[in-house]
Amino acid sequence: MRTQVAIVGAGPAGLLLSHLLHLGGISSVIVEARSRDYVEHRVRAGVLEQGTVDTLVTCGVGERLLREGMVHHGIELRFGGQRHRIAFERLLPGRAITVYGQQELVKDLIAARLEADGQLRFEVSDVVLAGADTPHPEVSFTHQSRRVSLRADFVAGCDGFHGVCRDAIPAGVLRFFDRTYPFGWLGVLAEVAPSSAELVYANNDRGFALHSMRSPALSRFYLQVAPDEQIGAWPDERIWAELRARLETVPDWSLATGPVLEKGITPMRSFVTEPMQFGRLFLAGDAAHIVPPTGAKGLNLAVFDVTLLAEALGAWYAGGDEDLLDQYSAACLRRVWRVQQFSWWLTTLLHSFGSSDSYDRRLQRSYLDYVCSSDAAATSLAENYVGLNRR
Ligand code: RFL
Ligand code: PHB
Repeated sequence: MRTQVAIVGAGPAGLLLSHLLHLGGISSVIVEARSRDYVEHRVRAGVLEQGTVDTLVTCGVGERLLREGMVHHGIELRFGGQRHRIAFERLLPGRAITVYGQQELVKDLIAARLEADGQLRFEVSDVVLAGADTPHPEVSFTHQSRRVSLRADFVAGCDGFHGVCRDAIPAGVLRFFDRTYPFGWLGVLAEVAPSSAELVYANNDRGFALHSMRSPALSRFYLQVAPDEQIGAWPDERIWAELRARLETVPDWSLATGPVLEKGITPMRSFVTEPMQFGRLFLAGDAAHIVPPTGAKGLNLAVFDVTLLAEALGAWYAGGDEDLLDQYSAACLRRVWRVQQFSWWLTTLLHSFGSSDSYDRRLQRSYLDYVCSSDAAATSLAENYVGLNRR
């Protein structure tokens, strides 16, 4: 098999890249380890920055997003028995976020690729990359019991944190930067109308809690838990009791409960690979970097990476211009590190770090008070949260 760009991974990064390349007249083939049904129902991110929405709308996959996505003009911080709204519309006129499930975006992107006769191979196994540092890289894989060799001009490693592309780069080429946190997030999707019109980020001595949503009838919650926590230890009643204890801390507010549709535990980490390129292999999205989900940035960064990569590949195919490809890694990493700092900072501000951190608790409280009383501090939080300008 032969294509111009071989893409490993049908998450948001790989799918959007394939769509953008198609719009630029460049062919690609996506190979994905999981089934279509699996990737379309994997519950993950929910918050899209304005720039992400603009990108999706401009490239023609934003129709349902504009119809069903929930535009939010603020978020609430809840701590010490108080609530404080970060009002985007006042601090950053014209900027907002849109709440739209990642799996809905994945469905929209798959539909767009299939409508354009896009080449997608689900349920492939034993993906092996060869010749990344030659002009003829090759991705081989097993599909429907047959070994397939896919030759390409370029390979895009969009295969997430646990993928194979990053590991295909020889030892010594890459530098890794990382941080692990002494907690994970227990995520819950529940069939109940949200109890708040906007997202609530709660800092509590019992641990962090987040009230998010997916639709007027579906709520999404997260609870800070121990990193090695087992989901079996969290029957639904315990989840609701803990959410109540961490969220029902302000007057005249109560949490509505309903059937739990899905629950799972995710570790929290920060991770960056430098550079994001080796020869003709380009890494994008979670394959190159991970942030803790507190700042709601992972999906947005993945969209940013592949937007740059599609432009750079477009310039190369248009006339052999290598400049943008050469600049790809550095251009992505500038934004990656801004987002790394913001996500680490917001995580540190909002989570509980155990009983031995009374000094840190006071620092958190001081900063939360500062954000609530200073427009300068609140604007800084808001502009990072809604997303800094794209370049
Ligand atoms: P993905 O989505 O992980 O997709 C990678 C794809 O590659 C496939 N794959 C392979 N395919 C072939 N061969 C192999 N050897 C393969 N190995 C893996 C996988 O099956 C998968 O389909 O990466 P991508 O495209 O870079 O997208 C990144 C985002 O998924 C991720 O950053 C976000 O979900 C992070 N995130 C959030 N981001 C936001 O912007 N806003 C949020 O509100 C937000 N909330 C979250 C989140 C992530 C969370 N978890 C579960 C980590 C909340 C949570 C709880
Ligand atoms: C979500 O709705 O999944 C979500 C929202 C905000 C975050 C992380 C996840 O910071």
